[in-house]
Amino acid sequence: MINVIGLGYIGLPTALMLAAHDNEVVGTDIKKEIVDNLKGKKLTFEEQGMEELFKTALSKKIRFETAPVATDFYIITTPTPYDAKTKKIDCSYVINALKSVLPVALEHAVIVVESTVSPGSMDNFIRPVVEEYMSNSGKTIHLAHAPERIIPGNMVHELLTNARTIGADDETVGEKVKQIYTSFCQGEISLTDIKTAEMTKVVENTFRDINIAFANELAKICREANMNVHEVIRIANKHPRVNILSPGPGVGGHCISVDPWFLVGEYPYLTKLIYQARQINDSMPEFVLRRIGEIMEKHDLHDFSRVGLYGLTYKENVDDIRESPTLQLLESMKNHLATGLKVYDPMVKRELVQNQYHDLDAFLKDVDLLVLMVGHDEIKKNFSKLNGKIILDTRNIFPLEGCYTL
Ligand code: SAJ
Repeated sequence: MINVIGLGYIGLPTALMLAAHDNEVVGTDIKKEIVDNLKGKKLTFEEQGMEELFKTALSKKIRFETAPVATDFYIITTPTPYDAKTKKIDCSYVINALKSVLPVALEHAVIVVESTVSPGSMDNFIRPVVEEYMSNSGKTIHLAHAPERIIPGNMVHELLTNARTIGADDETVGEKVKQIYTSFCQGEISLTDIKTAEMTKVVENTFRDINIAFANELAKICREANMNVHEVIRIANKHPRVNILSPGPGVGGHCISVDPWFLVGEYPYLTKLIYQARQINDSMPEFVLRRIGEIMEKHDLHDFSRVGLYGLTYKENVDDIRESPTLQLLESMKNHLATGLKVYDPMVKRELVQNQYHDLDAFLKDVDLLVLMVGHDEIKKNFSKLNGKIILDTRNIFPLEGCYTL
């Protein structure tokens, strides 16, 4: 039986996928509300393909609890935030999960940490907790690290098909973990040591952050040169060895905007490029704000309450608002006199910010300048409603001529 600890964005799909592939699974979360919802057959967040996966899992062997259960295989998928000041990782959620698991874990149990951690965290923070427990209890427990790789918006598909990395202290443990993941994962599984697994994960997200930063820097250069950055990138990408990502209003989410800081925090004297990339991506919401100002001036618009931001989530078709560029933009506005911007996002039902709308038509009626911050499918299906609006498209999604770009 497999006990998945932490039923968030990664833990829940993983638990459901394991159950759907005939593993007996217990999903544990300390938040009673999450467990109650799942017990009541209600999903706790929206994600493509999750409803069907949930149904399949429920027809097999899965149950939900607020505490860990006795077994020999655990997967920890709790968050690993970073300290905004020191840029160092905060492993406390993983450690608390570990401490709750150890007393009930069976002899020779394997505990897999899937949460992203900075290189060295397993040895520096996590292993000592296990070792202390082992010396006090006389039990033997094995650690492994199998960082998740799935992309929000396509998690279910990627869980099935992505290649994975498993870091373990020895081959026997590695093979045991591999066997469990092979029950659903069709991708290649690389076995390595724990520290290499930690490093590869952080490197993958840092690679993407740097590539996006390059695109964002190009957007700034092209703005200065009065050129269309998307046209430049489209043509440059025709070269067989060039693949520039897309500029945008900033980099959000809990992964790409966070993981590079783990490297900067650990190796500040060696991470100049990584640090600069983070700075560039973090500067984009302010860049959008400046762009809004320029466009307003051009159209003799003076009232910020006639400006609407479409999209609050960190990217399209997800309901996750963590580190969202729109929220960053609103935060940076606190330092300006301008206020009253209107905001709407079809994926965000709860009241999150001031002047937030919950109906597209009502929102559009109240704005003259529309800033497309997120490319949800909803707006793509409703472009015809934008007739007559001034549009700033930060995502290069608007198909017609005449809109402003970054
Ligand atoms: N973005 C751009 N331009 C692009 C691509 C993305 O501005 O060309 C922005 C997005 O709008 C978003 C942010 O970057 O605000 C991050 O979005 P994303 O779709 O690139 O990635 P995440 O954060 O949703 O998921 C990433 C993935 N990592 C990589 O692609 C290397 C995913 O595979 C990881 O599992 C996930 O991080 C994680 O959990 O670490």
